Amino acid sequence: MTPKTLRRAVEALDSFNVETPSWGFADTGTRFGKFFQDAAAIDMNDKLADAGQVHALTGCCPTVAVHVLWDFVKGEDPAKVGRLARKHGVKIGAINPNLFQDQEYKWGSFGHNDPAVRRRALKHCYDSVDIMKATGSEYLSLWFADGTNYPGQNSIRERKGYFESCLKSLHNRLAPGQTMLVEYKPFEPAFYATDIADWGMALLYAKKAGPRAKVLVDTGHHYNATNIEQIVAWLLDENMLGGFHFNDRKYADDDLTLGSIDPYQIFRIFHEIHSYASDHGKMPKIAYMVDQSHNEKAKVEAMIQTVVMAQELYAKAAIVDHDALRAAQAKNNVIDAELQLKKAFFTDVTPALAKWRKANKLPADPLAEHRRQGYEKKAAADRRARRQAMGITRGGSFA
Ligand code: PSV
Ligand code: MN
Repeated sequence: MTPKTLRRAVEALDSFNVETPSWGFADTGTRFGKFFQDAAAIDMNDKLADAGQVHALTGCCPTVAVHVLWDFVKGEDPAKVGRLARKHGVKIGAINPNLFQDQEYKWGSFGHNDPAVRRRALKHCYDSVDIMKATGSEYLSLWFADGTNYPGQNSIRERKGYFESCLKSLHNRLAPGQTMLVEYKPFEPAFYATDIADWGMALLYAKKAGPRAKVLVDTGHHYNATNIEQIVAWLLDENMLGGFHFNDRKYADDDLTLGSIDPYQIFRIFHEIHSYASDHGKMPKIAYMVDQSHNEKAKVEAMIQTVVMAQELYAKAAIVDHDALRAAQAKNNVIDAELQLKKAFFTDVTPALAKWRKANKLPADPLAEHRRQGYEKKAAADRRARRQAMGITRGGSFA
């Protein structure tokens, strides 16, 4: 790296944070099966301890996204969870209402044709806004499993109308400093017509809801050929990009660790963001979050690997020479323009990461340090014993 690119990369890392998901530390997996890990978090204290470990080692994960039904005890003061988070050196980040688990939502939540179910879904979201107040969270992160599985099942336009009206009511409930993020997903669990299937639908819904609504891009929620960075560039230009759910995928919502399949794609997404910042003189406010559930990799290790990869790709994208890129573009010099991106992508930014970690008194290699500390082993022993004491048995064997 040159002194100039080194400085730029280190500066970029200074303001780059990634939020970890509480659900990424617990027993989760595919819908076909879960392979249990002794070190998997049992309760909220474990999840926050794991998130605290990731932050302590990487220095860039100060907040944790939570799912209301999975992480809060009904009737208990949500501020308690906020205090627990602080005990582990982190804060509660995005609040995710859960509108897909209860039996009432068999035919949808905001898109349900029964107004009583829509009211129930809204009430849960209003309660989630109250949780935001108690935990000091800035983001309400919305994902809906709503949709239909068969042609003719429901009126597509009617469901759209229900969504518009519910999202607007919810938006009106938000306080000035609060933002709601609207996430989209092409399919699963609905396979015929998902109510928020792509970024265009999410954008329209968010725009109609009001100024405090933005779009959330989950990198796994796209068809294989989709140009995600183009979506990112459009949303940035419309001032409608609110946040990301990071993960990688080969087919669909695979929840693979970020950059495991296509690191260049994540680099290109970051490039669009740095390029926007260079044109506008300031970085847009974006909530970077991880959304991964690990079935095979050790959970805390996978999270560290993800965060370190995100930092590396963000630093690489920060060193693209925008002047040289613009000059090549002006001449329609396709090869030189592309090479500017490739040059940054293939630059070894290890010196910048090392310098930033040293300046922040962090381990040079967070994953190696995590292993050296034996965190996973200790967590496994502790959690195995607690499971035994609580009589928790896991597994689906007939044996
Ligand atoms: C749905 O696939 C999703 O991406 C949403 O963001 C959920 O909140 C998350 O995964 C966890 O189920
Ligand atoms: Mn997601």
